[in-house]
Formats: sequence, C-alpha cells, structure tokens
Amino acid sequence: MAALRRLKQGRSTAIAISQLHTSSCAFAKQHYKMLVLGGGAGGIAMSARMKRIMGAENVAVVEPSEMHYYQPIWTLVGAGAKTVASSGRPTANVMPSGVKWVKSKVQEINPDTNTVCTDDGTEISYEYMIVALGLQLHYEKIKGLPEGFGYPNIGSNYSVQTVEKTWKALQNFKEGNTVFTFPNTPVKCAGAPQKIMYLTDAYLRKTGKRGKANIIYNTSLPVLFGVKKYADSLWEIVKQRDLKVNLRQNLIEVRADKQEAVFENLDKPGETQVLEYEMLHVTPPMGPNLVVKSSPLADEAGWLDVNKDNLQHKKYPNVFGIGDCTNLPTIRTAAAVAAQSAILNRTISKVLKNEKPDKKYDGYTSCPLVTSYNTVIMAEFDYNVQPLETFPINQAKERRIMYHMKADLMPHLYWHGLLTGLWGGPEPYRKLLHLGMK
Ligand code: FAD
Ligand code: UQ1
Repeated sequence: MAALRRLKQGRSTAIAISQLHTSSCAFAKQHYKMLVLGGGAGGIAMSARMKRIMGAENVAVVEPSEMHYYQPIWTLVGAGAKTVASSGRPTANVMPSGVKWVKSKVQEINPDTNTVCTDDGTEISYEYMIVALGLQLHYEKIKGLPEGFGYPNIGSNYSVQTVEKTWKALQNFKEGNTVFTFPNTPVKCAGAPQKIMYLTDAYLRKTGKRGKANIIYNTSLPVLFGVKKYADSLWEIVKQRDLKVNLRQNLIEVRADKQEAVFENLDKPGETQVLEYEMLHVTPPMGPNLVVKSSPLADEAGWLDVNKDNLQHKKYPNVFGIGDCTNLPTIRTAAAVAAQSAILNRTISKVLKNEKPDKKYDGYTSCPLVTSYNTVIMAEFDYNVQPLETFPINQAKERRIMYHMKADLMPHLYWHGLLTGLWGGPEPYRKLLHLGMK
C-alpha cells in the first residue's frame, strides 16, 4: 500500500511538474526573426553579423551570464602571465547595440514549433535560429570533485572559478610531483591541457625549483597531439625538458585531502594507479550542452547535428549551429569559431535569398601551443588533420613572434574582430601570404 501511495504521489507530482512546465513557458511571449542561443564567442560574433544583414531589431541573443570571458587567455592566467580580470568584460559591453539581450537561460528547444522556452517562463518564437550554446564541463564526473578544489595545490584553467588556483599551486610548489591530466572525452582547445605543463616547467626553471620537480602528463589519448607535424615537435620538447608523458591514463578520482590523484589505465580495464601530487592541474571531462542534448536537434551523442560544409542543421533548415556545441569533426576552438562565422554568414545570406549555400567550411582550427613564457608553436589544421598554416614559415618550430600573437594580438582580434563580426579567420591572409597557392 505504502509503495502504491508513493508511486501515486510520484505520478501526481510528475503530472503537476509537467503542467507547471507547460504553463511556466507561457508567462510571456516574444518573437524574433533571428534568435541566437548563447552569447559566447560564436553567439556574439553571429549576432553582430546578423545585425548587419537584417537590422538589430530583428535579432535577439539568449545569454544568462553578466560577464563574457575570453577563455583562451586562461592558459596564461594559470601561469601568472595575465590577470583573470583581463579575461572578462560585461556581456552588456559585447552585445551589439540595438540587439535584444534576453538575460535568461534556455531551458528547452522545440524546433518543431520554432520556439524555445527560458527558465523565467518566456516562450520565444523564431523564424531562424543559430545555436551557439558551447559545451558542458563535467568536473563532477571525477570522484572527489568539484569539492576537492576547496583544498590547496589543485587548479584548473578550464573554469573562471579555478584558474587562479593553478597559479597559486605553481607558486606554492616546493618539492614533488606536478601532475597534468587530459580526460577521456572530446575537449575544447586540445592543446591547453599540456600548455600549462610547459609553463610550469619554465616557471620552475626560472625560480630554481626545477630540480625538485617530477613533471608528469597523464593523458587519456593514445598520442601527445593529434596532428603529426606538431606532435613530432612536442615529443622533442618533452624529451629535452625531461617531462614524463603517460598515454591512456584517465583521471577518475582526486583525494584532495591527501593530495592523491587516481588514474585508470584505459588499455587495461580495472588497473588503477595512485599518484601523490604537490601540484595537480585538472582538465575536466566535457560533453554536449545538456539543453541541446535533450532536444530533437542533437545527434546520437548529444551534439548539435549540423552539415559539416555549411553549418545548417541536418533536419531543420531554419536552424544553424556554430562552435563548441556542434558535431563539426574538428577541434573546438575560438579560431574555429572565427572561420565558421564567415561560412555561416554566407550560408544564412544564401538561405534568406532562397539560394543554395555555396561556400564550404574546411574544418580550419588553430591551437597556439604555448611552450614557455616566450615561445609558441602555432598549430593550424583542417578536417583532414593536415596543417593549414597562415604564415610561409615552419609553424612547428617554437617562435617568439607567435607567443606575442597569442598573448598580445589575439585578445584584440577576439574583442574587436571576432566579436564585432569582422574577423572570419585568417584564410584571406593565408592565400595572400602563399601567393594564392593554399
Ligand atoms: P562559449 O564561448 O563557451 O559560449 C557558450 C555560451 O553559451 C556561454 O556564454 C554560456 O553562458 C552560454 N550558455 C550555455 N548554456 C546556456 C543556456 N542553457 N542558455 C543560454 N546560454 C547558455 N580557443 C582558441 O582558439 N585558441 C586558444 O588558445 C584557446 N585556448 C583555450 C584555453 C582554455 C583554458 C579554454 C577553456 C578554452 C580555450 N579555447 C581556445 C577555446 C575557446 O574558448 C572556445 O572554443 C570558444 O569559446 C567556443 O565558443 P562558443 O561560442 O562555441 O562557446
Ligand atoms: C584566431 O583566429 C582566433 O580567433 C580570434 C584565436 O582565438 C583566440 C586564435 O587563437 C588563433 C590562433 C586564431 C588564428 C589566427 C591567426 C592569425 C593564426
């Protein structure tokens, strides 16, 4: 009887929740010709471009955060070379003027009725929609996290809440293991988990502590980096600087009170290894945005299912996607977002004129591999994992000029070029610098 009562209570609660849900999405209604979901790199870039095509009054962006962050600089924040304050600007300041900022969270996407529902009960209908919701970090999938970040000597450059803890851990280092991880999932900027290792090595050399450090990179991947040309250079660096790389090792638990990290060997299920650390940098497991995943827009794995050539949704032709939330088979970066923004602008201009999208995205992405406080290997590649370099020099070499590009030029390019819809990636310059040969 009791079980039945619980079941009934459960059922009536479920019905009440579903009624609440339906009615909660009808508190207010709005309509826009172009609705952009997410006000990160891709969302702001596309809203600036859409404003130019159809006028600001026709464009709205749904974004709950008061602050917009330039995430790529967190690599340098974690190593004390930039401040976290320099990475953020109020969302109000990056929103294109006249574009409507809906300051709430998308809760549900209903592409069959061309509507989305926000967490404050507003139903927004659209004629066209661009999904730019980014990906989801999953610290909670590692036992002992995120609460472990309450202890010292553990940090993570992947979140604004934990990036300064990396720098504290680095400064605190006295003697022992410094451990860097790469999860068993796709990640954004696949070089970032090891960039902080090179910076740690450089910092410890600068401060005379390198002799007391055992630097370990435990990665779930079977390779150091996915593009052979750059991986070859990185293996050389790792050898020269005595950095230990262990492949197919996946972080599954952090015992922050004891400063222990537990790894599973992905090639030998059930085999685990406990490493004591003096400094730990965690790259969390990542996955699709949960709102996308629970919508009809998702592919089987939960990513936004778009055409890899033109970024139009495969089933809903009035829906488009950009950036980390999509299933575009390339490494997720802001550089990729820049190239995608130019293609998507072209695709949407064509669709608005009832013409066929023509320009094709080649998968361009770029990862400035910071290898010290004044050098970078500028990796640039495409869908075929082949180098697609902008400059007519060997970019697999560590270069000072590329460090200045990463640390000094890229932030300006991001805030004043990408976010204003004026920077569509380096393709035109690549063609110019290679005399039309690439
Ligand atoms: P984001 O910029 O993450 O934006 C997603 C937006 O969606 C966010 O503003 C979020 O608040 C919003 N959102 C999420 N859920 C909802 C919801 N339910 N409703 C409404 N809004 C929502 N890229 C490079 O090119 N070069 C680099 O060197 C580089 N280094 C990096 C280093 C680190 C440590 C990190 C973390 C990233 C780095 N990147 C780098 C990657 C780059 O920052 C991302 O690929 C880029 O920001 C992706 O843009 P996006 O618009 O797809 O997602
Ligand atoms: C880029 O376009 C870009 O977007 C603004 C980045 O994001 C921060 C990058 O890191 C890189 C490397 C590029 C590519 C640009 C050039 C000039 C190589």
